[in-house]
Amino acid sequence: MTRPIRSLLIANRGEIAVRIIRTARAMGLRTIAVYSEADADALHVQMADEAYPVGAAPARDSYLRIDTLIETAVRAGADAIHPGYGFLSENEAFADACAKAGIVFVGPPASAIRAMGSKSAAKALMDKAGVPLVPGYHGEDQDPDLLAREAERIGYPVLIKASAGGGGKGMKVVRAANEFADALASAQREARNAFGDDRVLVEKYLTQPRHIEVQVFADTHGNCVYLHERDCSIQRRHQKVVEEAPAPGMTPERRARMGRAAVEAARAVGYVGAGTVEFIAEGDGFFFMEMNTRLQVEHPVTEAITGQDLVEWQIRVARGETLPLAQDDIPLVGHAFEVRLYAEDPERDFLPQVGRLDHLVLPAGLPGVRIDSGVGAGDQVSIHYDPMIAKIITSGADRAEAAGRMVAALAATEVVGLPTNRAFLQAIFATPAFAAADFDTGFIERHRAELLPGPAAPGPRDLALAALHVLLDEARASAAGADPADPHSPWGLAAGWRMNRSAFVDLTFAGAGERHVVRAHYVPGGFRLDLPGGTVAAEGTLDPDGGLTARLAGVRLKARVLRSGHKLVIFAAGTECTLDHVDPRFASAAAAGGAGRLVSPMPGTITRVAVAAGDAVKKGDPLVVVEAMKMEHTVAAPRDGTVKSVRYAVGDLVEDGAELLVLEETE
Ligand code: MV4
Repeated sequence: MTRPIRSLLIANRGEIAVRIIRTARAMGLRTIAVYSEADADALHVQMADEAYPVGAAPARDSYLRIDTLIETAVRAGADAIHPGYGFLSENEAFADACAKAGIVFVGPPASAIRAMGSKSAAKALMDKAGVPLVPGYHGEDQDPDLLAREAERIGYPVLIKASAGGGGKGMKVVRAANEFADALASAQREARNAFGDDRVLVEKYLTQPRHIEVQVFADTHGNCVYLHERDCSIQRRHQKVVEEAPAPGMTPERRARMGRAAVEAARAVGYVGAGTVEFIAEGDGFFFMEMNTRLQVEHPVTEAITGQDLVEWQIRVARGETLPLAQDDIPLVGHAFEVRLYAEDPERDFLPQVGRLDHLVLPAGLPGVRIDSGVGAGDQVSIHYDPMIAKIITSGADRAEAAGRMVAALAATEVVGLPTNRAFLQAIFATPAFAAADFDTGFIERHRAELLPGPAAPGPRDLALAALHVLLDEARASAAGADPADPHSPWGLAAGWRMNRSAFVDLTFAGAGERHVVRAHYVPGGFRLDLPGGTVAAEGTLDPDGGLTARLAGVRLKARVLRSGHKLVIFAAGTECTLDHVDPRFASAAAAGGAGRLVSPMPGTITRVAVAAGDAVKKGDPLVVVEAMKMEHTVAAPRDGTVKSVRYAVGDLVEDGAELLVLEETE
């Protein structure tokens, strides 16, 4: 029996919505997006054939509104709804509501979601189905003395977990019998607070496990297969950071045993569609943890090694088709990694960051690199949702090749405006233990010092590039202000040479708590820079997008320098360095209340430029109008003066703090 699915509503946002739209479109489906007030201009909305508003920015008022989503699907004539992951993807009420409205839910039956929802009930079910479990107790009887006796029988150390839990909430390690009673009381308290249910289970505590999960797929005809495994051991506070497939060290025999166990787990709950069976593995053993009844964030690594499109499989299964491949025909070729690029500050305990992505370059187009992202430059990372910027997926013939490609991809990633975990991800790939696949779920904690080295002092190359950028930018600005009647005037030359100009200039930069002065000598065709390590010849050319082709002491390199107000972000050879340009002219002018540079008060669009270079202006005259979020802001002359240069034209986008024009004080 097949059901036609010609249109699909995607009840999600961000990169997964974008990813689902791509496949649905390739399959010829009409794609219907939904969006909250915060996402009116989001990428998934732009990409879909149609997009419907579903409420306010908080997810509970939009992406979690079952009634609104079903109404929207009916109104749009959607045959099916794909929930993506997160939000309503594992909500049985949503699956039921779809069925009631006659809409296909692209996911498992509500009964399978329910069966796997309670961790202890799921374990009991798995035990019956012969799926291996960590030695432990997951019975109904919660008598503290009985639990203590069970702990003794299992053997210390043991782990107490919330029965209703998952994700590590309410977990307590107990090392010896005399700690058991206190740990139990504490675990029960946490479980009650987190889940409204204080029941617990007790397990043998594995001290150095790996997290290995198996991708399974079932159709409505009784077929069920596994698409091999992923290793997701590199986690932080139960948040996955790096995932890979296949799991390092996996033998074909063990893969087949784990795969068969995962298929048994899925069959035991009447599973249909894409699911993931999570195991923890230590030594020769592997033990069922839980089953995620949805497509997972890290599914792209499985797609990379199998060459399959899992969203296409989901839609085929939802239509009632049989699985595209039989078990023995599922390829396993090469190796793949995924990292999650987050707007977060590793230096401040990975605090999520919100704000505008002023500049974003993701390494699309490199060989073996896939980017899944739902945002672009200029977008806001909102407090309302997960601050993931992108998933970077690399693949190669073997683990080393895939890792090398990830190193290159991370080096080519540029984010300005928000701190990210990019350097932290680079540090993981630079760790010898990671390269040797010598890790378990404690990897990040154990290597904390190596992975979080703190802000590094800028090196001579960073200072040289910063200085070169400032000097070339200045030359460009004065060239732009050159007399149009005399375009060949030497005043317009974009090089360093100036008539009547002092032979050198001192540029001051601040970074990592220190000040550095670079003395730049003007020489024909470029500069000589006095840097901490010595003097180097420097020359270069600057593109409008910040691209800087430099030659430093004869070495040619491509860098990018982005300026936001006084801040310079320098990307070169895979490193990133932020410096403050301390401009003494500006500082003294501002202090004296004199003329100075006029900056945009917010990111926005230039809607009016009232003056041109050379114009005399009076204090209070409107100079430039910037618009953002339907608000206009007029930048007015702070005093009488002459406009020296105007940096932007109507229609240009400007960043917060961007220098709009330079005003010279009237003598
Ligand atoms: C364990 C364990 C060691 N022994 N169970 C953490 C979340 C939950 N889903 C299962 N978890 C663990 N269960 C026993 N008997 C260690 C963990 C664990 C972990 C598991 C997978 C991935 C990362 C982890 C990080 C810390 C602890």
